[in-house]
Amino acid sequence: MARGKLILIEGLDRTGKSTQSEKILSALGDEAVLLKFPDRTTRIGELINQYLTDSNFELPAQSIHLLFSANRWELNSEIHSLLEAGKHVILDRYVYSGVAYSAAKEIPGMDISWCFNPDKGLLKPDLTLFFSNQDSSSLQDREGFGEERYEKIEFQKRVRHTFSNVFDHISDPNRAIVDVSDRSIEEVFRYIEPLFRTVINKDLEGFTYF
Ligand code: FDM
Ligand code: MG
Repeated sequence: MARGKLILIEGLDRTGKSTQSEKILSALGDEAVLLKFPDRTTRIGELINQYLTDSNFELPAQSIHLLFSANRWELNSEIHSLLEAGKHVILDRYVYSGVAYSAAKEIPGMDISWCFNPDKGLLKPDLTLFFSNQDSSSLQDREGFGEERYEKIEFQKRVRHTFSNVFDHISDPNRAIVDVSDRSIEEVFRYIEPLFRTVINKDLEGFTYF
């Protein structure tokens, strides 16, 4: 049986990642599963959720970084099994968010290379779509924005910049940028559908790893 494909939707906050991930899932039906990182339902995920939602719960930047990575590792073998069973796995955020949000804190010693290290060896997606918009100023208008720890305009601007450095650091020919500015949900989906369908129809053997 052909293995399933690993498709990653990455990007800045509020660019429609979750909406499009759901649309891909509906388009693929029961051939696919959708996983979201952080997965807040595990024990590690509960800690991450507490860190993101409770400003009184402090952790060193290094510790929370390693928890986000540990959260990916705890699902790695499940993702592997799903792919081997022929299921396509759609990920809503993964390694690139992990590196970009932590490195954007600009903590001495916690550079991109340091941040990437604990994720080395994780399954590498067959396709990564990076959702981007022109600027972060419209974020303020989005309902609910500002409730979680990283939802601050200044920080989001640094994350945007850091993502592009992360992409320079981690090479990947199977990565595409999707500019969602001024595009409706349907327009974005029409743009990405041929991209993920092409990857799904490929006959790939073996896996690649970060
Ligand atoms: N985030 C997400 C990280 O800082 N590191 C990670 O490894 C991942 C997967 O967590 F601000 C950040 C990105 C975002 C926050 O993500 C919660 P969602 O997608 O808004 O739940
Ligand atoms: Mg969020």
